[in-house]
Amino acid sequence: KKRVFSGIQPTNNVHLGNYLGAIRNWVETQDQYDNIFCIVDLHAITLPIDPKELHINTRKLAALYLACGLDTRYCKLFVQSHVRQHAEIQWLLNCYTPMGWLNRMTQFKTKAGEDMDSVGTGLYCYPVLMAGDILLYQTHYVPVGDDQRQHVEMTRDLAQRINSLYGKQIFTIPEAQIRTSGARIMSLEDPTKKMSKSDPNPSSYITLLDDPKTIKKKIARATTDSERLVKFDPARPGITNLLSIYQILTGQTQEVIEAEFEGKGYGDFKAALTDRLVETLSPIQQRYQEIISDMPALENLLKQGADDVRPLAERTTEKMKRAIGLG
Ligand code: AQP
Repeated sequence: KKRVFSGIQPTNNVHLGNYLGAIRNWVETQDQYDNIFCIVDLHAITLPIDPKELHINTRKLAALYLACGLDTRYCKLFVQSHVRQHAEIQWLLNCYTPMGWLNRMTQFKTKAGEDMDSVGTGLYCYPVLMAGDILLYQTHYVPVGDDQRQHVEMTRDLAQRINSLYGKQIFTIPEAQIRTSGARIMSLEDPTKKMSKSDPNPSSYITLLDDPKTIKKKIARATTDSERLVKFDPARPGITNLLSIYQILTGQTQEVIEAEFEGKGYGDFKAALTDRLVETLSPIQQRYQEIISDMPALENLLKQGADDVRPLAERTTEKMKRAIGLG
């Protein structure tokens, strides 16, 4: 079986974009692959985060992975910092990554903002840590949302560069798996920006743990336009984003959806979308509550996951160290 690797940062609340762009796709095809899914806590410290929050978010994210349907019969789930080779290989890879490549990464520019002098170098080197995550496990496919395309491309370039430098297949060359639908869920407040965990305005995203009342309120105030026409139209990003979410949740075609709401207004459509969201998220939330209430079992599962993946991470790191003359 081909190997799949992906991960999410345990920062803030996991939102609908993370679910539709990533987790849901992992769940759908999990039985076809040898899967490794990580909670990337080392990535979460690239920006300031409260220690208690980081600790609890890590467990909450693991519980959400399981609640969304990841099954340990097909997947290994673990916490990145529990396998120390992630930090080790990042140093090795840093030494082979030209600064020019990192300067081109758009996510760094967005996240660093204006304050280039005080932002940590970890944020700058984030793509190298991510490359290490993927390469450690000789990964074939990396299922991610569209915003991660550039990072996976850089991972490929880095792996090819090192393989050819040492004339050996040290790393498998990975490929991004990006679906056409759900790859870029937009903010409910400003539909020209992607839905993002770090958005200071919670009305801009729906978290997987939002209750029905909150979902209703957020969808009701989601930005649309004054045309009041329920149709997919790239020139009207607000309604198109909401329609795309509805399309993924219902599995219907654009034509069927447009016909369903012909002659109806945004109010009717938003009510239907709210129902679908509640219907999708309620069972996830129920399972989540069961899983998170048994913390020892969850800790045990994460320990087992790290123990299972560690030997491969060690082998890959050793292979690289031997090639460059270390160890
Ligand atoms: N809006 C989105 N639409 C579709 N997919 C998305 N992803 C993130 N936002 C969207 C995908 O979710 C996975 C995990 O993301 P992450 O937490 O590791 O990275 P991120 O890009 O930092 O996530 P956020 O929510 O946008 O957080 P901030 O605000 O911190 O940047 C990835 O597969 C990502 O593509």
